[in-house]
Amino acid sequence: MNRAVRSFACFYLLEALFLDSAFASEVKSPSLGVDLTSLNGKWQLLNSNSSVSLSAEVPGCVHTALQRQGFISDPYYRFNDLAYRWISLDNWTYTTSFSAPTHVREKMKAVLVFEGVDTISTISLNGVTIGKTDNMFRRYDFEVTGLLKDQENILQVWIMSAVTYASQKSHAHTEYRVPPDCPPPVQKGECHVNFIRKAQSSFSWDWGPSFPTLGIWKGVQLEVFNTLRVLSFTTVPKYDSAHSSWNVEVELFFDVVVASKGLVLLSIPLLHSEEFQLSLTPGQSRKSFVFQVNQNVSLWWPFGHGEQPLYDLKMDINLEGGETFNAQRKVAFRTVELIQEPIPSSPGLSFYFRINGKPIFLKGSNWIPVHAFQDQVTTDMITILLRSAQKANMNALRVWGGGVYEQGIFYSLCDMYGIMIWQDFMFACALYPTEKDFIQTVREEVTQQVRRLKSHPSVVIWSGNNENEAAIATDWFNITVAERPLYVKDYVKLYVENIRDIVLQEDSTRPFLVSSPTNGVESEKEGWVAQDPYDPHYGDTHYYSYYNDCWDWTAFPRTRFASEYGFQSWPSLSTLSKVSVSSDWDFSSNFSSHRQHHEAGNQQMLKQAELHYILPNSTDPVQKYRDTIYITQVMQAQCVKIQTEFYRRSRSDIIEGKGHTMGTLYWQLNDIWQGPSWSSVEFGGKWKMLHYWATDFYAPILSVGVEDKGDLLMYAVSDSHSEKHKVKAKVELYSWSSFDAVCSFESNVTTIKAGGSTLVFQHPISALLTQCGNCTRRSCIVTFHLSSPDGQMISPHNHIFLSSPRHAEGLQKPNITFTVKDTGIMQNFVVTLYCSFPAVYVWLDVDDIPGDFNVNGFLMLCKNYTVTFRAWRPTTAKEITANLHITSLRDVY
Ligand code: BMA
Repeated sequence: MNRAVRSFACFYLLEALFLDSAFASEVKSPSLGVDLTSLNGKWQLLNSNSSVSLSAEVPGCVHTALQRQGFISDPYYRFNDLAYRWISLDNWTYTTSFSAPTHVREKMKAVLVFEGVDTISTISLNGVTIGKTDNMFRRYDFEVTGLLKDQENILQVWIMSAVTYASQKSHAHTEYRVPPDCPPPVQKGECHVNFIRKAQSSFSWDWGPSFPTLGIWKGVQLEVFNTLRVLSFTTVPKYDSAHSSWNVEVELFFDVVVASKGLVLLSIPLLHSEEFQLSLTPGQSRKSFVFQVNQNVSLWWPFGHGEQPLYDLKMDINLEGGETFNAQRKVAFRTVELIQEPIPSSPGLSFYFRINGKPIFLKGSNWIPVHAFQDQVTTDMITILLRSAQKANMNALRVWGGGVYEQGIFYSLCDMYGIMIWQDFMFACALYPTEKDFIQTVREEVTQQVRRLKSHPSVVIWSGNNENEAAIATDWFNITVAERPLYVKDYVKLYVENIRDIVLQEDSTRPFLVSSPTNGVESEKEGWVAQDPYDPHYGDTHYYSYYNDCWDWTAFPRTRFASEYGFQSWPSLSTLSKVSVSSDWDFSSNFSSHRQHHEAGNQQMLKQAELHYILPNSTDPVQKYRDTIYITQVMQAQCVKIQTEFYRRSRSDIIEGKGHTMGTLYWQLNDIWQGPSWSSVEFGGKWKMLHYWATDFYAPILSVGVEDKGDLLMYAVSDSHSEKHKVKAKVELYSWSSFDAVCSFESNVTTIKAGGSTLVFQHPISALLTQCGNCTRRSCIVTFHLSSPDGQMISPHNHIFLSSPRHAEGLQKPNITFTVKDTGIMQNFVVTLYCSFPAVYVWLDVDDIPGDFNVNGFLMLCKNYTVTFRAWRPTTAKEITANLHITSLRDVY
C-alpha cells in the first residue's frame, strides 16, 4: 500500500463507524435463499509464459497483486506507468481450488457468480469451460450444477489483455472505422478503448494514467439452492397525484428451480404493511408488487433543502413448503422531473430539475474514478470525497461516463447526505461499434445497472453518454458529410433504440437524457444529434476556454445548465512528493510534462495565471516549485469562482434571450492519481484552494459582485424556496496598504427573491473611488456581504478586485506568523495568524496531516486572524506547527 492510500484510508474513522450494517448489506448483494461459499481471498496468478507466478487477492487486479507481492513498486511512482505497460499487454490466469461437500453438491442448482471480471475472460471449472466474460460492468452467473466434486474443484479465470482484445476487435471491424483510434500522444495511452466494455479512462485520459487493468475486481461466490433464489430486490416510490399518496413499486427477480407458492409480506414499520400472493414457475421471473402508503411520509430532499429521511422497507417471503427469505432496503420518498418548457422572452426551452415539485439549482461537480485500481478503493476514500462535497455545500455530483458505475456504498452515502446523482452510462468521447455482440452485452449491462441503482433516491437522472452527441455534431473525428448518416444511425441505435429503450422499461421514475451536453428534447427533434448540442438555449453545456481571460464573465455562455467547465491546477507538493524525487520538482522537468496529460496544460495554467498575477520567482528551486503549484491553485479557484458566480446569478436573468441557469457541476471533484487536473480535491483527499472556495460560492445565500459597464453590481442569490429574505448589502473598500476600511457603503433594505437572484446594489465605480478619497482601482479592493436589517451576516464575505492583483499598488510582503493551539475538542486546532500588512490568497498547507481548515485561501485585512483546523486523525499542535506552510500572493515574488 503506498503512503497516499494509507493516509486516505485512516480518515474519517468516526464516519466509517457510523455506516450501519443496513448500508453494509447493500454493498455486497449475494442472492437470497442460497447456501453461499465465498471464493474471495487468495488465488494463484500466472502470466502467459508462466514466468511470473504469485498469489493474488480476489477481489483484486494483476497490478495490485504484483505490487503487494513486491514484483513491482508503486505504479503511480514517477514514470512507472510506462515501465509497467507490459503487465497490461500480457494475458493472466487466476486459479483457485475449493471443496464442495455433499450438502453443497446435493442442492438442485449450483451457480458460480462473478460480480465483476475485468474484462475479457474464459472461465473453466475442473477443465470444463463454463463461460466467458466481455464486460466489466456486468455480473455473470454461470450454472455449474453437476460439475462439482467433493474436493479440489479447480476454478480458472483466463484473462486476455484488454489492449490486445480492443485492437483485435477494432481490426476486425473492417467496414468502416469507429474513431478515435488512439488517445492523443500526450496521454501516453492505449488504443481502441471504445471496442471494449471497460472503464474508458483505463486506457488513459487527459487527467489520468494508462493502466488497462486485468483482474477479478468484484467478489466471486458459489451459490447453491433447492427451490429458488432472489436475484434482486428493488424498491421505487411513485407519487400518485390523483390520490395524493405514495406507492412503492417493489420488484423481485427470481431464479426458480421448483414451482412455488407463498406470501410476500412488505412492511415499512410505523407506516404500512401489506401481504401479497406469490406464485412462481421454474425459470427466471420478475414479480412486481405495488405497496400503497396511505399515510403522510416525510419527503427526501437534496442537501440544503431539507432532511433526508430513509425508511426501512422489510420484505419477508414465506413459501408454502416452509422456506423463508427476508431482506431490507432503504426507501425514500421524493419525485424528480426535468423541466424543458418554453420560457417567456427566451427562445429555446428551460432545463431544470424539480424535486418534490420545487425547482432546485444543482450545485456540485463531476466525479471520476477514485483510483486506477478499483479494488483499492475503500469505503473511507468514498466517504471522504462525499463528505468533502457536502461540506462544500454541494448537492449534486455527476458520475461521469468515462469511468465506472460506482460501488453500492457510494449511492447509499449520497442517499444519506442528500447528494443528487446525475448518472451517466459508461460511454465517453468516442463513437462506438454496434455489432450484435456489442449491443447485446451493453443491453445486459444497462439492465443490470438500472436494477442495481434505481432504488437509490440520490439518483435523479440517467444519461446515455459523455459528449458523444457533440463529437458527431461538431465533427471531432473528421467524418465526411457522406459518412455522417451512418454514424448518426449507429448513435441512435446504441443510445436511443437500446439504452434509452431499456431504461424507460426498467425505470419510469426518472428522466433520461441521451447525452451530455445535449439540447434535450430539441436534440430529439433534430434526430438525436442536434446541430449544436452546446446551444445555451437548450439543455446542458460543457464549456472550456483556457486562454481567454477567465475574469471576463461576458465570455461565458449564459447556459441553462453548466454540467462541465473548469481549469487545471497542480496538487500540493506533499501529494506529489509521494511519487516524485526532488529533481522532479521543477515545472520544466520531465516529470512535470510526463504527468501532464492535457496538451499544453502546463503552459495554459501559467498563461492564465500570468494575466492577473506575477509568477513566482524564488531563487530556491523547491520554493519556486511550491509557489508555482500555489499560483496554479489560486488561478483555478479564482476562475471557477467567477464562472460559478456568473451562473448562479444568472438563474433569474434572461439577457438577450439567454439565462435561467439552473445548475453548475464544475469539472472535476476528485483525482485518480497525483497529477495536474481540473480537480478540487487531490488524490489522497487533500483539498485544493478551489474546494475551500466552493464552500463559499455554493453557499445557500450568496452575494456576488461584478463589474458591468463601469458599474459595480451586487447580486443576492438565494436557494430558499419560500423565505423572501430582507437584506442589505454592506460594501467596504480597503486599501492594500492599511488595515482600516477606507470607506463603506450600505444598500437600502431589499427583499430578495426566493429561489432567485436579485440586484441589491449598483454604483458607478468611478463614483465609488472618488467618494473613497485615496482609492484607485489598483490601490483598493472591494469587500462585501449581505446582512439582515438588524445586522446579522447572512452570506459569506466576498470580494472583488478592481484591477489585477499583479498591478496592486501598496501590496507588501505581509510577514505572516502564527501560533497553533489544541482546543481539546474533536481534533480541532486553532491557528492564529498575525501579519504586518494586508494579505491576499492566504493559504495554509499542513502537508501530510489530513484535515480541513474552516477557511483557506482567504483575504486577510486585519492584523490577527483565527482559523480552525479539523484534523481527520489524531495529531498535536506541535506536529501542525512543524508542518504548517503559509503563503500569500505577495510572498511568491
Ligand atoms: C470533458 C470531460 C472529460 C475531460 C474534461 C477535461 O470533455 O468530459 O472528458 O476530462 O472535459 O478536458
